[in-house]
Amino acid sequence: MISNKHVVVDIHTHIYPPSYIELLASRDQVPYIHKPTAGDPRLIILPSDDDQSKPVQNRGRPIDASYSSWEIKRTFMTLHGINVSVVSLANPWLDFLPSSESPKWAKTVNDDLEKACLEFNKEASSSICKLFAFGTLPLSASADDNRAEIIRLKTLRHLRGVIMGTTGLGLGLDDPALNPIWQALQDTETMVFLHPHYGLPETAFGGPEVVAKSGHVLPLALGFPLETTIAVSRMFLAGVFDRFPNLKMLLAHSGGTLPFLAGRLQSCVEHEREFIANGGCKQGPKRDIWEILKTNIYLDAVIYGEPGLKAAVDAGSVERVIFGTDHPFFPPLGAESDAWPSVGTNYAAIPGAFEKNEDIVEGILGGNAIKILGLEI
Ligand code: 5CU
Repeated sequence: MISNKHVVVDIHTHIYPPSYIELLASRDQVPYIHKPTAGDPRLIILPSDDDQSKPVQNRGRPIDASYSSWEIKRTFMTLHGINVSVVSLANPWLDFLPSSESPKWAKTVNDDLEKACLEFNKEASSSICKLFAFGTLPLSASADDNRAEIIRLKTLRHLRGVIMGTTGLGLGLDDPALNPIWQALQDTETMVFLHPHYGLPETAFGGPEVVAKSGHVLPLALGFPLETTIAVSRMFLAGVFDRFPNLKMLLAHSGGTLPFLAGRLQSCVEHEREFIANGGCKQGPKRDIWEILKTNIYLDAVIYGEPGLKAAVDAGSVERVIFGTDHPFFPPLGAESDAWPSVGTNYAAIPGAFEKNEDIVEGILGGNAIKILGLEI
């Protein structure tokens, strides 16, 4: 067990509640779970997972109880010195459901999360091991259905925001049809945890054969962060942050590459002749990306290295970056009971990058999350 002198909050930690596992297991199209007669079921969720050249029992990757068990979440937290976890449904959320089904599933999953937090926290010991959650939205349904669920989530004691993918209603996060949903999220001061799932088309990496040679490396290491970067850049260019200046967004994986590319993005805007501000006739973004990074955007610290973490803090601010693990993804490939190297790398980057500043370390590890999300511990 890792012992910490600070309160540690894990803001990026997922679960597939049992009801959702059953939903995936009832399907045979991506996303789905294949249950073979012997051995672990297979999780086939990423676009690149469903490799038709392989038998279905070899597609995707094995999925065990760590994806759905609350007791395993508690063991993981204890092993890694985590006091509080803000859990979220893992990708691809409810994106694939028809509009007739997503409101019912959003309610089921969100109620499951609230109930699990209540039960889990009853057993919290003096060493504090508490749960809160980000809920999910029925994005394939109407704006009214989404607004209703956003408002209902405020009545669930342990819910602290919503997790969302980058496709929105299917056309991306710059789709004007999302305006009523952004409005509801802003009005209710609901944090949006923006998380990738779809990556980039395989052609961006040289085609399916190139991708297949290195399994999940290209889609996860590059596809995920670029997907997030593109989604937020499109929101910025479409003026979403101008129309909703109080929208709060927590970006997964330290914002993809946004902290690193923000200067280039802003400079391109300032040199775009088509924009009204530069003599053209199209409306460009009114607020600049640096201001948005410091007022609307929060970043997790799931970046596995000091340069990325420093970029997140430099682009945003020390009060807006928050520790995370990505559990149950990136498990050790060896012995089960050892501390996870992926978690150790994220932990080590924090004192590594901000060695001399205890306040910064304390904030990123937990203090920032406690303030930003109003976590009672
Ligand atoms: O390893 C993966 O596929 C993933 C994933 O799907 N979602 C996530 O949050 N992290 C890693």
